[in-house]
Amino acid sequence: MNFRKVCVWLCGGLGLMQDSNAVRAEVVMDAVCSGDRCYLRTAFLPNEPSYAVDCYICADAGVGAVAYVTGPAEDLRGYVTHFDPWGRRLHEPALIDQDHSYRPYYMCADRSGDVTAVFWRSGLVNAHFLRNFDSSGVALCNLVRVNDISHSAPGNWTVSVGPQRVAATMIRNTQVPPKEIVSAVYSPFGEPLSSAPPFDTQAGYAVRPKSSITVNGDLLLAYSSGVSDPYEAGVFHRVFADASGQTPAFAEPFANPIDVWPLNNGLAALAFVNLEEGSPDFAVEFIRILTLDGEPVGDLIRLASASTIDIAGDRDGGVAQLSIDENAVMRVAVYDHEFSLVSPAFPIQPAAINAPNQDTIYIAKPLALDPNGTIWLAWHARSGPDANIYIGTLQPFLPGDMNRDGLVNNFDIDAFVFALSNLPGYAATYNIPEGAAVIIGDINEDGFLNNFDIDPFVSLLAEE
Ligand SMILES: [Ca+2]
Ligand SMILES: [Ca+2]
Repeated sequence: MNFRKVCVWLCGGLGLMQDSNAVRAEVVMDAVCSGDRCYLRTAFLPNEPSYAVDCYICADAGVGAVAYVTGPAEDLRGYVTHFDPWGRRLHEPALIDQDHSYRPYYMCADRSGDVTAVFWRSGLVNAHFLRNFDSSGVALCNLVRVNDISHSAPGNWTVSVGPQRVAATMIRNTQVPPKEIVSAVYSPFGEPLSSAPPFDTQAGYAVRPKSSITVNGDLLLAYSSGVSDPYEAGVFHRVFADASGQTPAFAEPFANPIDVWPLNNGLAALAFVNLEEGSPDFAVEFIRILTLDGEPVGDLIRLASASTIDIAGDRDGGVAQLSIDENAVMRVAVYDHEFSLVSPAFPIQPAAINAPNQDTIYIAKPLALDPNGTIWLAWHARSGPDANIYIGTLQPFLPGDMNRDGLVNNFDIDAFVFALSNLPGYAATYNIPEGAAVIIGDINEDGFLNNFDIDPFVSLLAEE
């Protein structure tokens, strides 16, 4: 069987997941293969139909967290919900502002381990608030009022969660200089750990901070900054490894950051767009590898696709890139820890439910990558009656890997026989939906898992 071809087959389950902890939503599964990689694709609707103002998705430890603002304009509310990759909701949506005192508005979120942090600007007062939750939707702290701020546009603040730390960062673009970056670091329980002194950008304008926390707790930060007039194209960005913000270390002239993240080999990765006028690589997107002192390492890595909508890297070095091609088709590309393309940019439309397209993905953070390889996508319709939030996951799998250990070998034989003889029992044992079991075990790609898959399965084992 040739898995190198790009293939799509539809045989998964479409149904209502009705068990007590499950989200009451349609869950659609199918599979997509590209290059050597096959993915189980799941799409589901995480909330009741409603108008969504903003939405952030983040993922770690096998769980995706969705933070969103929804409701009628006069009564917007912010929620956090956690899901498994099959669309099963782990708890009822948790209100971010339980007392509805400050009304979450635009927000951002991040997740590491079992901690999900949500950072938002209040719709009622000029202040920013932080609240952390566990995967059960239990708030780990009360509202933390991080900063009163006179001016801050959506996208001018970011939150990052790392080992025992949550960092909230804002850019203060006040009318009067200095234009400062303010970072405050808290424990997951909301206790202040350190309040970095404001970091002067030494520029007239700064936008789009992106941050991550390294394994040893340092804060990585990238942002764009206008060197003279706010509306001129001169931008640079910096990464600093010290939570005090005292060590601006790196500047890439005429660039605009997409995201920054730490790597587990002690380096940092910075994705950016080249905005140098007249450059042959104008508008081309790259990754720059840096030491935490800001020294460039190696050559620039050119991203496989242009027009990045979002990029997500994990500590193990995996990278997923969501982009849109010249035909307005959404694509996902996957890179390994050496930034080699392991899965050519494959189309994700039509997705199983209400396909995301140019008009539908416009939320603040539509892409997340769990270090276990699961790619999370979030989107919602722009307007009208279908303004729901949708969630999609792409889970890497190997056809024939029946015991789900990432390998296809003789240890899969017993599980294959189990699935053939008792599909519900197999699915329950491996904690996957029956439809997913069928996709993994349907070696001859006819849409069914049955005796006709035995010979192809044996052939697959013989190839290994
Ligand atoms: Ca296996
Ligand atoms: Ca089959």
